[in-house]
Order: sequence, then C-alpha cells, then structure tokens
Amino acid sequence: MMKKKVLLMGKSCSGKTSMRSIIFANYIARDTRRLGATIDVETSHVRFLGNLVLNLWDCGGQEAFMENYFASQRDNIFRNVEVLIYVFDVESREIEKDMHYYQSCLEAILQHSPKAKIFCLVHKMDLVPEDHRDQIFHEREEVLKRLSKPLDCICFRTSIWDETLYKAWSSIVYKLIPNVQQLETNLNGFAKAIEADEVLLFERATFLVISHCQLKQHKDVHRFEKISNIIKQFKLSCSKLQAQFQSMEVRNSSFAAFIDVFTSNTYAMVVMSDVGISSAATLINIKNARKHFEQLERVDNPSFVAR
Ligand SMILES: Nc1nc2c(ncn2[C@@H]2O[C@H](COP(=O)(O)OP(=O)(O)OP(=O)(O)O)[C@@H](O)[C@H]2O)c(=O)[nH]1
Ligand SMILES: [Mg+2]
Repeated sequence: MMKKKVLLMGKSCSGKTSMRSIIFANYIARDTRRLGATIDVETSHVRFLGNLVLNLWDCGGQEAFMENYFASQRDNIFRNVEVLIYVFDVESREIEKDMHYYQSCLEAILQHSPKAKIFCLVHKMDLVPEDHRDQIFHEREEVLKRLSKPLDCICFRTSIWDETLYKAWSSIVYKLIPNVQQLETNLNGFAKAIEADEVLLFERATFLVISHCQLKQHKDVHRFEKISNIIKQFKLSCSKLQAQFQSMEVRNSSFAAFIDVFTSNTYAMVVMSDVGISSAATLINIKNARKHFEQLERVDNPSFVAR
C-alpha cells in the first residue's frame, strides 16, 4: 500500500470541502450548500487505483485554525506532504490576506516537505462573467507563480458547477500515480492493436481520467473532463434508482464510443472512427486486455513500487 498525504488549504468558505465531497464522496454540486465550516482538520483516506491511498487533510480555513497550523501544529500538518492544494476564492475581497496565508503555508512547506508538489486553484470561477474569466485567471496565475518562488506552482481555474473541477483533479492525481508512464505505453499499444482513435482510463470511484492515449486529433480539448463530469452525474442518477452503471455504447455514422468496466479499479473508454468494426469485436478486445492491465496495477508490479 502506498500512502500519499494531500493537504487541502485556503481560507474559510473558499470551497475545499465542497470539491472534496464532489470528487471523492459522490456529492452533487447543489448539496455542498449544506456543508458547515470544517472544524480544525478533517482527514480521510481515499483508496485510489487499489494500491494508492490518498490521505486527504482538509484543513478548516477560519483564521484561528490557520494560525494554529503555522504555530503549534506546524510539524504535524506540514510533515511528509506530497501535494499541497491551495484554494483561492476568486471573489475574495481580502486578496492580500489570502496571499499572506498562502506564503506562510509555502514557508512551512519549504521547511518540512520541500519536495511537495504545489497546486493553486482559482476557484468559484462561475461567479465571474464568462468574458472576464481568461483575463482574471491569467492575472492571478502570474501573481501566484511570482509569490511561490523558489517553489513551482501549477494553477487551475475551477468551479464545482462545471467540468473544470475534473480537469484540475485529474491533473493532480495524475502526478501521484507511480507507474503512469508504463500505463500510457501499454494503453498506446492497446489502442494501436484495436485500431482505436483514442483510449482513456478512468479511475472507478471518482471517474477522474488517469491515463489516455490519442492516435487521432480531436478539436475539443476539454472532452476528457466533460466525460468525467457527465458519466459521474449519470452514475449518481443510476444509483438513485438502485441500478449500477456498467457500460455504455454511443454510435452514429462517424464514430462509435464504448465505456466499459475494465480492471478492478478502472473503466476504459474506447473511441473508434472505423464504424465498420462491429461492437462485438471491440468489446471482446476490451475484455481480452483486462488481464494485462490488471497486472499493471498490482502492488507487486516492480514499476508500481519503484517511484
Ligand atoms: N458559486 C460557487 N460556490 C461554491 C463553489 N465551490 C463551493 N461553493 C460554495 O461555497 C460554500 C463554502 O464551501 P465549503 O466547501 O464549505 O468551504 P471550505 O473551504 O471547506 O470552508 P472551511 O471549512 O470553513 O475552511 C458552500 O456554500 C459551497 O456551495 C463554486 O465553485 N462556485
Ligand atoms: Mg471545509
């Protein structure tokens, strides 16, 4: 078992518990309005891809708690951190104070976990008019990158009301999967063998994209996170009817797309533009690849343990 500590920080009401609940606890966006403020730190373990366990530390952002994290709890909070996710409310009126806390956080990270990867989420972007979003995000990103030096930070714009949340979290967990390269190489081989345009692997519980391979260009660069979002919503609707989502096929005159249970921890999506290849053939190909990919995810696979 490989455990990775993920710190979720940012001021109170910035949306930390909301995003955690949507990605890892099957909440829908509307339900997050009922969440109360997090008291101190809420830790949870999320099993990801079977062998990887994400140890999420959702740190309540009220000032009294924050001050404590930097003082008496400093060691405990900032030790052994693999990833820091800092959430900023884009509509915050106290930007200077937010930045001050962010920098205190970075100082503590630099001291206790200098190798941690840092992600900043400029969150609640739905509250900004659409034609201002690019500009505001780029301004914030520039400031954050400058303030983060000598550490590097990767910034995302997010909102719980659209697929941007999935894009950010997919990119974050992607950096945590030990053998992602090997998965991708194998996926590539698989896609070529079955003549697919594109193959994606989704983590089973969260429906985050953890690996993909693209053999043909596609113009929609947001298609992965859109699918994550749509299928997750669909899965939730199924479970309300006590039904379990298993597989799906969409077919028209120009493509066929299949989503199917793959390994014990993943779903696969296969997109084919040669519609002459029958569904049964593709489904058998997916089935036949299962065993091989199952092997790649095993904890005793040397490349899984290596990194
Ligand atoms: N408009 C909008 N509201 C959001 C978004 N994300 C979260 N919220 C709302 O923000 C409020 C506060 O969210 P929480 O997730 O409890 O905030 P928190 O960061 O965990 O706060 P603390 O636990 O006090 O640190 C809730 O009412 C959410 O519905 C978003 O992307 N857009
Ligand atoms: Mg909270």
